[in-house]
Amino acid sequence: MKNYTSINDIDNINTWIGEAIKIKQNRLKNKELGKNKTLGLLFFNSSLRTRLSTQKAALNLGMDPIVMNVSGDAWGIEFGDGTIMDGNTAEHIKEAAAVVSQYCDIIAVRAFPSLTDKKKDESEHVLKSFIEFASVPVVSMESATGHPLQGLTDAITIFENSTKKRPKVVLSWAPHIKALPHAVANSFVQAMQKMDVEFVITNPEGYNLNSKITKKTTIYHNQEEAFKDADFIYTKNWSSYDDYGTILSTDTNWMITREKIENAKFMHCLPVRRNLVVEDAVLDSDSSLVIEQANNRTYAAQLVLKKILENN
Ligand code: AN0
Ligand code: CP
Repeated sequence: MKNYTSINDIDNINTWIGEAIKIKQNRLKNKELGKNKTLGLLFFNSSLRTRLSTQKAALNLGMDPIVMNVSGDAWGIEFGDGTIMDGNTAEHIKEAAAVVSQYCDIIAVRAFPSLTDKKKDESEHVLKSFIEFASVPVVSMESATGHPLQGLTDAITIFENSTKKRPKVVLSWAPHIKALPHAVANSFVQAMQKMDVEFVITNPEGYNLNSKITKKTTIYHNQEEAFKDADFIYTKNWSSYDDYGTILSTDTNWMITREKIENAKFMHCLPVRRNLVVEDAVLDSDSSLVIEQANNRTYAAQLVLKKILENN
């Protein structure tokens, strides 16, 4: 594996989960592997977990992480091919990615979608440009259409907390006041499709995710029906995909409550808005796995970085 930009880069998810759990049990075992290697973390958007856990993963491997908030602190980057750069952008991705490659052995990038231009977002032009013009491996820290470090983390967390051979996992949309990306939900769907779980999605009408990603996964528009006998309820808001980037509903009936989840474990990638997406009584209960998910971000990132260091 050279780059890690999608759940599709995982050849065997069960093997990967096993490897990640081994890393978690002995996190400093490969402390020499990344010695004298640098990980560059480039953020076009905000982050708490990804920024810290990916650095922590690099440190556990003996790597030196360097971080930059690209949109705030760097020169405005031009991605267009052949553009006359007489506007706001000051340097081209061709130079920027090549320059960062002089300082870093792996480049990790976070670049959210516009949610206004579906075609451009789906082309993944930011991530793809880094892959094209960098001379070192590239890792996605959430791009327009996927958050594969999160999806891998979620697969690890479900495996660790499962008491059944084939648990029922439900992905539920929940209300939000802002138009949010599809990336986390997409990667979660792709990860669950690779695992031996009974997986269903529930969302209001008009909120179906890209059918090229959901494929044959059952989608319920009735949340109660979907939640029946659930072992894991993974919650996330996303904006409409069909009516791209719009908020069609903020129906509070879709909020996750203590009563609704019954005996299921609650999962969310975080950050989460309390009492809008999910009520306090769920997050403050033993049913919530959100902190353990955040913990597992380190081991998912460490596994990905380890594989890249070993193969390049
Ligand atoms: C982002 C999203 O929904 O993609 C990041 C989640 C990890 N969330 C927000 O913008 C609130
Ligand atoms: N879950 C996640 O990616 O969180 P951050 O946006 O804080 O990195």
